[in-house]
Amino acid sequence: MKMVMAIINRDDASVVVQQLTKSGYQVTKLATTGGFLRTGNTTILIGVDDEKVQHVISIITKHSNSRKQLMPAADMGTGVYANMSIEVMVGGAAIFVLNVEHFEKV
Ligand code: 2BA
Repeated sequence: MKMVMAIINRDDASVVVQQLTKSGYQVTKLATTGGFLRTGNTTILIGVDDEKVQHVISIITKHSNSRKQLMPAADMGTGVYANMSIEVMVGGAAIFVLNVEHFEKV
């Protein structure tokens, strides 16, 4: 068994969770914050059998879009350029696949 952990854009979260649920996967959704932009994103956890991992990743990939986001240069501590913004490309999704040693529901 694997744990798929995916960090996705908040705006894509509803559709991604809806599509995973519709396909029969159990999903847990967490409200998280990116360390770089310090804005909200969403992390989803899906416990699945090994042979389902690629299908889960394909659903997440299909419904996660990359976006350009602006970050004030001041937030990076660059005083001279404090009034400027830096463009950052975010996502689609950052996906981790972890081995699950043990899983049970009690
Ligand atoms: P943030 O940390 O807010 O990062 C947002 C975007 O800023 C990143 O998009 C990346 O394009 C850029 N970025 C992040 N750190 C940077 C740095 N030190 N220098 C320059 N640019 C930087 P993504 O790579 O698509 O990541 C989106 C979100 O996924 C991240 O939000 C973070 O919450 C999470 N994430 C991505 N990679 C991760 C990792 N290896 N471990 C843990 N979380 C990760």
